[in-house]
Amino acid sequence: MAQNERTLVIIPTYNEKENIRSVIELVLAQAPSLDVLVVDDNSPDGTAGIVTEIARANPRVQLMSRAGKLGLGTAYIAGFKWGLSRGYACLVEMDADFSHDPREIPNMQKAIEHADLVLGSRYIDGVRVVNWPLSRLFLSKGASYYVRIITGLPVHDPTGGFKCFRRSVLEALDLDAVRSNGYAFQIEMTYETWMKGFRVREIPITFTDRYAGQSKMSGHIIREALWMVWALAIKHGFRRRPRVSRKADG
Ligand SMILES: Nc1nc2c(ncn2[C@@H]2O[C@H](COP(=O)(O)OP(=O)(O)OP(=O)(O)O)[C@@H](O)[C@H]2O)c(=O)[nH]1
Ligand SMILES: [Mg+2]
Repeated sequence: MAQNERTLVIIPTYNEKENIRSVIELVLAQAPSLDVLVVDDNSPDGTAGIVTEIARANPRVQLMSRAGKLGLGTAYIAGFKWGLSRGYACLVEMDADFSHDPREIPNMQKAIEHADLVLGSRYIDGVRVVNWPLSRLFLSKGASYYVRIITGLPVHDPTGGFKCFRRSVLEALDLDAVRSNGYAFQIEMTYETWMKGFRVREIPITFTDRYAGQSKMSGHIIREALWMVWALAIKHGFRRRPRVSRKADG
């Protein structure tokens, strides 16, 4: 298959040794058009060693090793640039901890045929989160109302991290200007995409809490999201819809 029809699934990792092998295997099994890039921040648990071993045996798997824990947002930006420079048509963001089910990827590939950014959404057609404490659900749902009220962004799940970008979107965004790293990163990317007039589409996914490994959720991530939403709204002069709408190429 020509490189320009391929999809890169970018998986950032920090201490995911229990999950990484099986998540990679399940991703690759979904479609022959998928490749995997793991962006590991020198995980102390040796995640990178496992990926190196898999990559040695399979050219569809690549590892980007960074020197230390630099955060989720910069891991994705590095992964996007890596994938763009190698000609991938679509780039998928996905967690390593099985919160995101790799079996949804073919649905995303189908949906992106008629969209520029596809969001895996927990909150359309009901609420689909498994094993989350109620406090986490309230936080997440609260965040989506907060984002919509302040920015007008018409999506149900703006903090979700399971998404698929067309390369034209990532080429149009100023990736070096993206500053946020946690939940705010997901909001910022989707908001800027929408503001540029791209077609953003949500598809239903079921989100399952991690069953292995440590959570990295923190108060810092929440505070970053709270102020970043205001920063985005101010940057765009509190405009509540895109100036232009554009058609995707292809
Ligand atoms: N490269 C890199 N990956 C990270 C970093 N922080 C988190 N990750 C990975 O990003 C994905 C999402 O992080 P999670 O810790 O699952 O965040 P979450 O889903 O909000 O919270 P929990 O599932 O409760 O832990 C996982 O694959 C993590 O291993 C980081 O600083 N660098
Ligand atoms: Mg998680």
